Amino acid sequence: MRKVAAIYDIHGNDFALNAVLEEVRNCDVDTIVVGGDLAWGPQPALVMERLMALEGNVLFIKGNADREVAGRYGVEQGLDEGTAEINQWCTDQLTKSQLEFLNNLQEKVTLHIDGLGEVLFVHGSPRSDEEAIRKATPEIEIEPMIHSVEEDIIVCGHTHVQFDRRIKGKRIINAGSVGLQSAARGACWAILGPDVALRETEYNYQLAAEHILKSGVPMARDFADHVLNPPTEGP
Ligand SMILES: [Mn+2]
Repeated sequence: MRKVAAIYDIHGNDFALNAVLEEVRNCDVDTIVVGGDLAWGPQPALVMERLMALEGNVLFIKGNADREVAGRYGVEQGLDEGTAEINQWCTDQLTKSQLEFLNNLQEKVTLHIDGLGEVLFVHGSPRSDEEAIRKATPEIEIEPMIHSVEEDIIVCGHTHVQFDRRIKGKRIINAGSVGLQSAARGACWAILGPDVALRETEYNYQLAAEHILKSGVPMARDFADHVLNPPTEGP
């Protein structure tokens, strides 16, 4: 494989997704890896329609939020009240086939990419879809998460901040978040092959915020504020 686009943590932001996909189309990639946490956010149905209609080589992996939306998780399953309210609203927006699509996603993908070698794509860490690898997570905490990984490169997401680190002989790349990014203004993603390029795509934040406010999502104001003034640190 020559060139792969990694787009992670879209989180129901259709404006950001659309802008990234337009840029991806101009980058001549062989494959898109959609790295999980697709729908949980203000525009779940639009995002699922757009993703499920993509043509060409597209691979999906499951994030914790995909598991939670597909299973209509609530506080009984350990979500906090706000997350649960948003989660169940998202479940209610999706069709049966969209929910089945989320439920059937695989947890990891390995691709051979020219110039890079074997690359493992996961959502959180190689051993859990909700374990965080952050820019500042100490190596001693990361080591047990990656010690059984055979691939030289690990691509992850979940923490919504891009990075490119080398730990214990492995290169770990966080693609960042397309729709709910922190420490960046635009929609974040990555291109792999033959090098690694961390990308940030501008889109119409004002228009996105206006549509988010009208979406009906619980805490719409918070989602709109996030788009207009992204936080400096991830969740
Ligand atoms: Mn996640």
